[in-house]
Amino acid sequence: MSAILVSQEAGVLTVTLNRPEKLNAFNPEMHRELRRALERADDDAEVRALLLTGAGRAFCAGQDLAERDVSPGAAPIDLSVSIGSYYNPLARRLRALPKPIVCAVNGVAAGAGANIALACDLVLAARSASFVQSFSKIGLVPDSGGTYFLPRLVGTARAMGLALLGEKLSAEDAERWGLIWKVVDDENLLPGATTLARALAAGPTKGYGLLKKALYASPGNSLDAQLDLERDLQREAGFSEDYREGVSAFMQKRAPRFKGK
Ligand code: LHQ
Repeated sequence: MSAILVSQEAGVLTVTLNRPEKLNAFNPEMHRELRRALERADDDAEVRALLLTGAGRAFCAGQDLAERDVSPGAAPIDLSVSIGSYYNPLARRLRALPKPIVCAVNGVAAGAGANIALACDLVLAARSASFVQSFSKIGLVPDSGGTYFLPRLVGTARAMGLALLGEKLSAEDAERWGLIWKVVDDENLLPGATTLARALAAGPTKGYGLLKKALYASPGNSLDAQLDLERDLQREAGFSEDYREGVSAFMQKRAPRFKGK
């Protein structure tokens, strides 16, 4: 059985984490398959949006803790190896993908599983889902971008509470706190996320890629640098076919037909 399921329809590449009996915890196989799927999403011009979700009752429980022997007497494990080989490249790849990523959090998202969801562009969560920075419960530091995303999304006070206490945050609180885009009723999660991803896949893909770049560069930039970046990216967007189409469609009072170019 594959560690992920991949399907493509209407411009959307849907990737489902598929180790439901392990709450979709990451193992090396899942990381490798996910990397290939993200490369495909990047390379294939037919793919204009990505939808990430999980099979079964969880979204992802983070690293599969059963993969490592940490019993007394076992050799110490250098965790920076798996962070450097798998988790950091995954967070970077999600952020850098020049196409929109919708994450449908169908159940608990814990540890790296929570932070990989936060690396996506639009996070929808089922009402029964939750987010847990479980790292501190096992003596670790939030990884996969957690210490970057959390304070920026919810402020340092709430980020610190989540990281230190490792308690479950309900999907409704996550929405109220601004950690995610929206909560939806459980039965509407996948239909809603699919509709959203398809709408994005029919949009001006190039412009979306550029706006991701602008927004994600913002926290590290001064206003001056950000204004310069906006100018440069707008220049690029203005040369796109979709910009011409968008303006023509507006003037002609019709729906635009974007090609993603
Ligand atoms: C699991 C796991 C799991 C294995 C549930 N592994 N079996 C990066 C680099 C290198 C090293 C370390 O880490 C990282 C990044 C990380 O992600 S560190 C954080 C790792 N994840 C966690 O610490 C989360 C551990 N899991 C939990 O806290 C709970 O299971 C959650 C909150 C996810 C769900 O709670 P419940 O809904 O109450 O389910 P449960 O606890 O009963 O779990 C169900 C089963 O899944 C159970 O197995 P069993 O055989 O008893 O049915 C768990 O042992 C197993 N499971 N997470 N990460």
